[in-house]
Amino acid sequence: MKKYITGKSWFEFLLLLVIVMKSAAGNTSAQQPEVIYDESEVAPYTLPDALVLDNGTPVTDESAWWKERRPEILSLFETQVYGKTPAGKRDLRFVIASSDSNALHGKAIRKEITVYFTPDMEGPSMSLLLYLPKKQTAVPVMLGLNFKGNHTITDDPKVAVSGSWEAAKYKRGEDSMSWPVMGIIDRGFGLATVYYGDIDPDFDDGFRNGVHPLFYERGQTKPGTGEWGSIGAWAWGLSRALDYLETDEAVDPEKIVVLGHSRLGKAALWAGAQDQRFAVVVSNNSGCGGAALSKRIFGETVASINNNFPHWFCDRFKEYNNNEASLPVDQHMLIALIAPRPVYIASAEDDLWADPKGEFLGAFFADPVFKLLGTAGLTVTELPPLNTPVGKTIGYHIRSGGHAITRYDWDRYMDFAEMHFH
Ligand code: GTR
Repeated sequence: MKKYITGKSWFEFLLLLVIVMKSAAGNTSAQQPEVIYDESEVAPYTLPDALVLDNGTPVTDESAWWKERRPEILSLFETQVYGKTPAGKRDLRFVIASSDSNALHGKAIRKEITVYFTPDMEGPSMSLLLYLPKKQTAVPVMLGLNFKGNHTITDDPKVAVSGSWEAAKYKRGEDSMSWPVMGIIDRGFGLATVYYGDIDPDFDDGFRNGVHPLFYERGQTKPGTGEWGSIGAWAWGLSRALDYLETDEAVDPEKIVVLGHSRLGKAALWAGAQDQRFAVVVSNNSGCGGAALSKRIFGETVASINNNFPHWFCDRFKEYNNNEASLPVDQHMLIALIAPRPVYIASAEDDLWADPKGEFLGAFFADPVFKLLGTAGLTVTELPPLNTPVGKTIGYHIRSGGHAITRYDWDRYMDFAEMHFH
């Protein structure tokens, strides 16, 4: 005989459902602790010392840094955090897709360069948009990836719209507030940018699109547990942009500043750490997995970043979800890998998700390495007041306002680069 749910049992059934749903919700919050935004709730933590080898031996001279500790730290970031970037030089092809010596009201040269990653010019490619101040040689260049397509950084109607991923859905010039192109040219810098979706679209597709498949061994369908994720791929793309810039006669290849905002700031730091040709590295509000210390567990955590963006880091990084204490590195060591080259870390007051204080401490705990290598380093020991840039070889500021890259930020980065280039 069939059983029917009576009016009363319907009520009981619904009640039961509510209880089950509530307890499921309770469980979720038990697994995902509340986000910490209050300094008084930060539990004590221990950071690995950038100047002590894994076997406990202190690093006291430059040679031990270069020969032992630096390779050790680099390898930890490769195997535990971002994943290893495939080795080997690519046989790239650069095709000038467009060129205009009268761009930006006659002030600049604009070029679009298609960078093919294979000699047969099949498969993925990226379009590098380059503006250079006219009548200038040995131009220093600010290089960074953009979020929405090259056509969104400027109103310039001649910039092509990328066919990759989501670029076509964004309006021309819609991100121009983040890219003061004319201000950059007026200060004598060039600007180079690439749409990050050209290198690897930013969603978890099991690494079927983007550049990862170019490197698969026979039968391989996705990167191994210790191989690169999307941040690794974006960082690799920055180095390929630099490969082109080295060939451009107007550019000074020794004055390339690699910079990025947020997830692209994480990529800029990782690019600068791996590729020592970058002269200056800039991280704008890069937060968790960027300049901010993971072990503080303030704002975004390793578990939340891995759950929301499972494709950004290597698979092994997930072993540190809710387990930051066992990480053999923290992000100060990523900044240390850039030493003795200048690096600028910037935070924003209201950007608590990115942990401004944790970003400052990333710089602070990297400082001993910069000092060991004979530079002036950070020069301060406390978080500076708002809108007050500090530091020499490590620059830092915390700007008022929220998560963004603004004209104020760009001006500080160009001040910093000028100070080091002149
Ligand atoms: C957030 C992410 C951050 C940051 C940011 C961004 O959703 O949690 O780590 O990278 O995106 O890229 O704007």
